[in-house]
Amino acid sequence: MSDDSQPVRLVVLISGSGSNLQAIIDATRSGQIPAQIAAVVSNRPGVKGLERAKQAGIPARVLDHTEFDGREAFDRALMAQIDEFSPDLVVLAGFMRILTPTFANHYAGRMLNIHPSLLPKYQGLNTHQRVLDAGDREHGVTVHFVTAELDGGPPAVQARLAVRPGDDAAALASRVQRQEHRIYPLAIQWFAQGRLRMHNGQSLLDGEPLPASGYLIETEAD
Ligand code: NHR
Ligand code: GAR
Repeated sequence: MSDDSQPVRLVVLISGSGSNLQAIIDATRSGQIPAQIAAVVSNRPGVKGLERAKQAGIPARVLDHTEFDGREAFDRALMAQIDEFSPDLVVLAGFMRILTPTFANHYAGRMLNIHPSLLPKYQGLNTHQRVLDAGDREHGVTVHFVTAELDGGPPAVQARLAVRPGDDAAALASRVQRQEHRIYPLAIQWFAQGRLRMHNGQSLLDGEPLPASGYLIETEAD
């Protein structure tokens, strides 16, 4: 709950299938996350995540970035759309557009992203293939606060898993996604409970600085 005891409000931004959105929907319904999803916004029309939102009775909006003249114009419209729903937290869930510093600063300390790598390693795209190409033995996923620096904001929660012989990018993506669906609801739960916050560029849990990796979750061999 926020200070005035109104339910915590989330706006979730997506670009695609929305499996993380689904995990968050399920965790709000089960009561794990003490918050409500006020709206889902996609920058791509016709994606499965929009269908998931409709199925759950959540307002869904499309803001197609190809219809805007540049990033600044798109981001201004996106901010206006999001702020109509007065969110306490903006959740990037497979959202694939880089956001301008103006946008990132507007939501500083109240925007999370999930990135499929052990940040600070492998910022940007194609993380699973890059892990394989480098011969890494470990991979994973990180929930972090979003700042103007792409994938550079302070980590909140990180799950690690072993790379196995014979893994290809699809196999890694699938095991990483299973962990995503655990750690994103957990991070949002902590934020909604007022336990997780960003302060002076650091993630704090219960007022204590988290390690540079964020709260670490070692996973089973699943
Ligand atoms: N914006 C800021 N300012 N800071 C972050 O940390 C952000 C962000 C926007 C998105 C997600 C991120 C990821 O988890 C994210 C974090 C898209 C790209 C990208 O290159 C890179 C990183 C992330 C998301 N997007 C291309 C672009 O030109 C488009 C790619 C596509 O449409 O498929 O925006 O990895
Ligand atoms: C997730 O694996 C997420 O980590 C990744 O996209 C997938 C979205 O899946 N995010 C990025 O690569 C961000 N650049 P979903 O739409 O099923 O949640």
